[in-house]
Amino acid sequence: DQGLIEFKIITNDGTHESMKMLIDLKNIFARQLPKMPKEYIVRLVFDRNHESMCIIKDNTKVIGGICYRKYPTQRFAEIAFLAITATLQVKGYGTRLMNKFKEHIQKQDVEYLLTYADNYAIGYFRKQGFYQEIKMQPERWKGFIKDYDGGTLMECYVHSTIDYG
Ligand code: 1VU
Repeated sequence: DQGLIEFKIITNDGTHESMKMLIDLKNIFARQLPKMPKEYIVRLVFDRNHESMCIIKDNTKVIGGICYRKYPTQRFAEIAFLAITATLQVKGYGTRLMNKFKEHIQKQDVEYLLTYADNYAIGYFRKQGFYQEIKMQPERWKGFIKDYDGGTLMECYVHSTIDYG
């Protein structure tokens, strides 16, 4: 039983409620992605080009999320950070989050997801339909997202008609 779980898209819209949730999510990322510089996490989570999908348990508690950026002209989105709070990992929340995220992003006319996966997260991303083979033409995404060494670039095709929910 996973209790009451909700998924919310949060942006830095200046409201107190969004700010609180983004701070909680930033803290989960900082703890779960220790190799990422903290200032970099803060910058992207609060950047106005980025959005986050948070998992909220029992109405109040942020237990994880995805921070991403859409490139509407290129019809892809980059996942910058993804994490579930330590005590709740490997209980299926990460899978539910990715399914909700695909369901959401599908409606935004996004065709591909890209991410630089940490080596120990490659197994998780494979199970979510991500591949190391990049099908998008380089001119569509190169130069849009920052090169990042220490991660493995992975891609996921988002079908326009599959029900990911
Ligand atoms: O479905 P199955 O039971 O066969 O498999 C599960 C689970 O066993 C597997 N899995 C993994 N496999 C290999 N290596 C892993 N590190 C790993 N973690 C999970 O994947 C299937 C789904 O599991 P789940 O839905 O229970 O997954 P979680 O709720 O634990 O969420 C997965 C993440 C990776 C988000 C979570 O474990 C986490 O927060 N880990 C620490 C932070 C992290 O590694 N984040 C991703 C780094 S890459 C990045 O941020 C750039 C995008």
